Amino acid sequence: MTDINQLENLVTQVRRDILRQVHKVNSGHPGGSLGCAEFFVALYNVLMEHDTNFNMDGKNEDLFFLSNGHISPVFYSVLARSGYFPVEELNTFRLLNSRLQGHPTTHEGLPGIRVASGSLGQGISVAIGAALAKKLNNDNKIVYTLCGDGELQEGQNWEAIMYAAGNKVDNLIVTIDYNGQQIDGATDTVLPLGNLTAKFESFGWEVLTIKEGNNLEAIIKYNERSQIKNRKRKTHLCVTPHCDGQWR
Ligand SMILES: Cc1ncc(C[n+]2csc(CCOP(=O)(O)OP(=O)(O)O)c2C)c(N)n1
Repeated sequence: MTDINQLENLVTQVRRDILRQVHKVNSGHPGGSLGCAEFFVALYNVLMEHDTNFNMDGKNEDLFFLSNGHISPVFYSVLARSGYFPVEELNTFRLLNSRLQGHPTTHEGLPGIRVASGSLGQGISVAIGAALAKKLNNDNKIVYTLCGDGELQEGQNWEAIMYAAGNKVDNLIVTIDYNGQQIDGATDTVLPLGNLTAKFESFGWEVLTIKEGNNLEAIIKYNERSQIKNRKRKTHLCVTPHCDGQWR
């Protein structure tokens, strides 16, 4: 699906899904979910080459790992609307014995989920493992991951960021949901992130900034796969920020 109007309509539908899921059980994280609706719609409808006939190994397809697992409502909505599982199952969000737990897990067997997340800080490490596996298997597809900005306060991220640069993991795109907020307040108040671009670059990453993170066309433009394929430098990509200041 590449028609921009259809995609915009899908974003609206995804936002409806998010509100319905969270409101029904009066539980969940609507903020980050709503803010990332355009990113997920672009990812699953334009950017990634993926197979909705889910296979855990994910060979010869692009993979996505959600690091900030608390924004599961947007992930579940887009997976369902892409055909991974029935849309009606969104009604079971956060219920006992549901496959749609508050934070995604693998043992419920929900198609589209390849790793449990929710304990913040682990997604980049997981994505690096998958990206390295793709290289070993001569699989030239791309691995995507999304992290929260507050999540970057977890130390494991910086070990992973350093590892990726040192090991030339160049088939990986990390996107940061740079919304300036986390549960306890503004990231600038809780623990300032400083100049994220300079930090990633000093670790050897290449940084692309999407100034309008809630603009579908901007997200698509900055994430186009050709941007990786055409690169001459062996480097790593961080696309940040993706959600612009509207949540600040
Ligand atoms: C290791 C860990 N510590 C704390 C939490 C609790 N927690 C859930 S969401 C969240 C806020 C994270 O902020 P950010 O990544 O910016 O996400 P946003 O609030 O913007 O969606 C926190 C602290 C957690 N899930 N995991």
